[in-house]
Amino acid sequence: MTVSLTLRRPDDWHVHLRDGQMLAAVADATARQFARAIVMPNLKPPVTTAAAAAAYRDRIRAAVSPGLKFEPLMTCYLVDGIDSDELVRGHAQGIFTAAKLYPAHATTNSAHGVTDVRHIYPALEAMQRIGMPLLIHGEVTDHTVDIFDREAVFIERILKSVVADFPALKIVFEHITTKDAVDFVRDSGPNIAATITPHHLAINRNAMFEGGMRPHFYCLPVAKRELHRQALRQAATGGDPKFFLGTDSAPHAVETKESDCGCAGIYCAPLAIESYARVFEEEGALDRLEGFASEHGPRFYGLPLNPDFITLERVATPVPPRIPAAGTEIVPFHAGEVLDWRFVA
Ligand code: OTD
Ligand code: ZN
Ligand code: ZN
Repeated sequence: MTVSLTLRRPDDWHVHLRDGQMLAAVADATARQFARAIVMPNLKPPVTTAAAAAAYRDRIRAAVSPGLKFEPLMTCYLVDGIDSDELVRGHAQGIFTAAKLYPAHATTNSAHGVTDVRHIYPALEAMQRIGMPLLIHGEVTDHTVDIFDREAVFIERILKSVVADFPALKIVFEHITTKDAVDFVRDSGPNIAATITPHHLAINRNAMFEGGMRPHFYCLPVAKRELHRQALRQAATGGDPKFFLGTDSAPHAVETKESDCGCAGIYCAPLAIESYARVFEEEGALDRLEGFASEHGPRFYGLPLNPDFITLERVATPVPPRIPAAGTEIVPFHAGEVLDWRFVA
């Protein structure tokens, strides 16, 4: 008899859906499993106005196959000196769910990001007032700081002062990768939460160097030591409502990953819930997957839980080595592996 698992339909609280042909290729992978997703604004050019976000939302809706019910939740890319009225208006119109802080040059397409957090203080003031969440890519960009330390140093140098200056601001510390971040979020007030990706639960930094350079395990923030992965697994599977699902699925064409300057990003959307299910099963916490995947996120964002349910079956599920997309191919996370769970509907 096949063992199955039924969960309230989950949401993805952090995803890169891209644009154009790539959007057309990847949209269904997210929309199949997730009812809603927080869509990252790091397009070229970045999404910095409500009009641009509304147009992007239309393109996403058009890219999703008819029959899939999916709600893209849009974010504003914060830039130095951004007009807080634009944020407030976009939020009031139901276009912006949240705004995203990229420190300039911290990750893919972040060149227009914030050079000093004080340059967005008026925006943070307004967001605190209206209850609009701030999503943070939490890494310093100081090249004298070791790349593996950039998240921990960000907490000390920047995040602590933002939290002190805006004590009621809702903050999601995105795609956390360290025990330092887990501890910080746990010890903060209820307005501070974090998303955790499938890949940071599954791999440590060794994966990038296993028998040679492995560009498909390279993403930002970069995977850390095993002790950090263990802390993330405890946080995700421990039932604490401050931690919830955010895949950070970030597709790149294979030739741009396998290059002399390979792009950062892991495409984990196609088997996202299966990947999380493996972690929760390994930790003996399958009964807590639903909270992490489907309840903690909406509660933090103040949105209703999804009314429908999904089913996973415990059957061997081979992951394709490559997925055709946009005239080329993408190597998905877990390529060539066999996962134990399969999303059915
Ligand atoms: N990290 N790649 C990308 C974004 C994320 O920092 C992130 O959220 C991307 O390609 O957009 C990545 O490695
Ligand atoms: Zn990021
Ligand atoms: Zn991301």
